[in-house]
Amino acid sequence: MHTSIDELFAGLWQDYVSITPSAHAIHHLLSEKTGNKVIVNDHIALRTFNHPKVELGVLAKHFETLGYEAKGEYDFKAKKLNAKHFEHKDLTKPKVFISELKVEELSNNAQQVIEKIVLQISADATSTDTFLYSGRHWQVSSTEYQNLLEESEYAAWLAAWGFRANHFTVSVNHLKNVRNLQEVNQLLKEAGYTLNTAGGEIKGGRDVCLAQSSTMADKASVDFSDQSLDIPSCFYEFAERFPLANGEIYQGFVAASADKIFESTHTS
Ligand code: OOG
Ligand code: NI
Repeated sequence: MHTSIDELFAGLWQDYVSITPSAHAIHHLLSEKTGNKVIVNDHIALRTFNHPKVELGVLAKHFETLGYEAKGEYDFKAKKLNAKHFEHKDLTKPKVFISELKVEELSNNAQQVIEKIVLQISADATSTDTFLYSGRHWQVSSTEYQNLLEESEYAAWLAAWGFRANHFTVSVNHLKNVRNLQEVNQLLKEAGYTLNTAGGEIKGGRDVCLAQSSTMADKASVDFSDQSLDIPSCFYEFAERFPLANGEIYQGFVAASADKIFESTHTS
């Protein structure tokens, strides 16, 4: 169990960079190029199945224990996902975006694979917050992975990687010596990183009070039950927030942009 929010995020970060070396490198690059000693996180995102054992609420409970509250709700019909975001009163703590796959909307074959996966998670596995970055609790074959991939990239990613932050997000607002998200993107492209261009390099903007960009996920090796494969792991996101009419900085998410951010784990 973690006694503090910072400890929990430190655990999530360690696990995340272990399979996302580009995030670690970009973190250093931004510090070096902009002179920011501390990089503030806007949010992280977690993925799960809507099965009662591991549904969104089961993950959320660990953040609620630490003082987080549910705020926005989002629906992604085509991707068969629900999502919620959580905020802490202390807005320097990262927001948390949790999505869940509506398993009953997939084919019978996919449902069976997911049922088999969830059955292998022990009943007490979710009780401590280290569960949030405990990875995979099951065996899955590369064929099962490929079959899921044809139907739902999200299902396949989750089957391969399990529970962990699928991205951290740099708060561009908190970056000193950087004017806007375009400048961050420029730095990244000059350094040779590939950005997710689905829906444009920058998703959203001042009009929706949130502009976002992200790298395409790194590739890392996964040991399936029959063989190892290099597949997309996690990505890094960059967010710039703008004030609402009342002058307060918008803290929510934008479903149309999120829909494209999910695709950062696609094979480019
Ligand atoms: C979450 C994608 C949505 C955002 O900032 O809009 C998101 C995911 O890929 O799991 O993080
Ligand atoms: Ni995000």
